Amino acid sequence: MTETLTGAQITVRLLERQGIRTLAGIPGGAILPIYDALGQSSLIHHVLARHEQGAGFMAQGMARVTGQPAVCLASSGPGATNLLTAIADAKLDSIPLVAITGQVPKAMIGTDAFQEVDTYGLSIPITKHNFLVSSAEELLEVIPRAFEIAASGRPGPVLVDIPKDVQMQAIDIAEWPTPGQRQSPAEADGWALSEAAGMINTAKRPILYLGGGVVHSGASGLAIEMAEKAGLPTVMTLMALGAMPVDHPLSLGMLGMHGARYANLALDECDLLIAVGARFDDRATGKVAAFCPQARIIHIDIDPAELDKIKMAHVGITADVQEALTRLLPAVVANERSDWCQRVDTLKTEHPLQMPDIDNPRSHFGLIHTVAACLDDDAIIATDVGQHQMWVAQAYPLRSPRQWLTSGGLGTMGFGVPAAIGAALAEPQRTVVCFTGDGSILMNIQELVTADEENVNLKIVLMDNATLGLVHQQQTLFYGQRLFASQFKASPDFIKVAQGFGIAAVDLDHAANPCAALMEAISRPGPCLIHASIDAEQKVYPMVPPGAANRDMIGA
Ligand SMILES: Cc1ncc(C[n+]2csc(CCOP(=O)(O)OP(=O)(O)O)c2C)c(N)n1
Repeated sequence: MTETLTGAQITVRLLERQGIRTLAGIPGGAILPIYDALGQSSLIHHVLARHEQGAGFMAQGMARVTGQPAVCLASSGPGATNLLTAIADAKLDSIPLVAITGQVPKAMIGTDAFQEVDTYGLSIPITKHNFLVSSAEELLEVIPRAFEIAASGRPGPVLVDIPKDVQMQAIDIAEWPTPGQRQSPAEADGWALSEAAGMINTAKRPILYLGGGVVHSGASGLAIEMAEKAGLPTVMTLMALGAMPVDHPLSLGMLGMHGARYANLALDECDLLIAVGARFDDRATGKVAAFCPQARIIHIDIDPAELDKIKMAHVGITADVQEALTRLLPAVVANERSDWCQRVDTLKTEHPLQMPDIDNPRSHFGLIHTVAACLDDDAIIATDVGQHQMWVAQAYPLRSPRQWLTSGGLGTMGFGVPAAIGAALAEPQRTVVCFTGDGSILMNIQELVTADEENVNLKIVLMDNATLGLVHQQQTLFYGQRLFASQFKASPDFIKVAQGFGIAAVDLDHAANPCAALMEAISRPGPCLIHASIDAEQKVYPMVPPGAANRDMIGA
């Protein structure tokens, strides 16, 4: 049956057909036709963010926990520019996002019309792909294709810019396109896989190095299976945390700048590095020339551009990690590799990750530890960016993939709260905890009212050191203790701020029994802010100084 629909109605129908049930955004003149059509949808729940960056991170939160592309909406001009940080963040962490923006009518493009910016041009370097749609017919091809591109291969953000006249153009539709789906990648090269298996089978001191790609491809179970079969001590990047439970006997936790010293020292001794869905990021490798100096390298990644980009691989395999590991597993010989595993255990004993004062809930590690004790493995853990992020990465017992939401590549302060709201919207039956800092939370504080409006099950743990802690740390250690612009002279009363936004709030500083107060706050449904003061002199240790080799970590 032929229907006559406008571009806006077509867009909404295509989103419904993609299975989108929740999206976040803010309306404005240039996207009002789409909002008008969205208001008629009985399937899609629209979350009204209070800043477009918040909407972008909410969509990211949904995409990070589900693995499916999520959608954010913004109007032209300032609406679109406000989205850009969240889009760039998604690009660096390979998160599938479809950002839809309104644009001024086609005839006005290039005239400096009201709220006109070149969204297409601005987004080129920070998207996987982008579209400026020129007709309502084109939407039938572009929207499914945007989802397909966002989800296929290495996931990433796609922007669709739709001029207002295209949204209002009515056309006849006889047939709907199939929703855009993730396309299966090309198969891994069999010869390279057997070379890799041979290298693993003959290695004496191999290490498995897992990156975010393992989580994205749903291959965490396979990675653990391979580690167990071949006796592979395993390190994870910040993005891969949760892929292998941190308390698994083969886990060395996080590598790199703030990883455990034993993890970096083991990498220094390894003779084979099996990099899977990882990109040799500088926070992971430290000084690249000194990274795994004795090792041959197998590198498996879905994005061929990552192979040999930072480190030359002896065997490079372009493949979906899940497919590659599935085929590699039977060719890998079972081997406990007890000598090497014992050596790694010795490194663990000799260079443990120090977590001072962990039994004191008023200390930074103690607070994280106590929060973890209030939760089970079903909890979703988000962070903002700073010292608190690294302490949580070091100390929280992450045990499952997609449990951990953090801005790794871009390191965007302000990520935490809206991403956690998105996660809570996508998985309403789970508890979401966002660890944040007093600097970061202010960068998207307005979304507290969205959390209230949506009544999400979100607990925000604010680790308040009255400083931009990570900056303070760098100035203390590397800039002759010249503290400048890193200490706040005025701080808001966060309890009143949260209450003003309609959120319950607890101040652990004044709790007679902080453990009981935490448990109470975490188990109460709905959003809550938990405030705790943290000593500003605390450092994230150990640490690889900028430009240094990972073996030359400083601090505890
Ligand atoms: C948007 C943005 N601006 C600036 C920075 C640089 N930066 C990194 S960490 C940090 C301080 C974070 O302070 P806070 O959120 O209070 O966390 P803390 O380090 O104190 O735990 C800054 C300014 C950043 N990462 N993101």
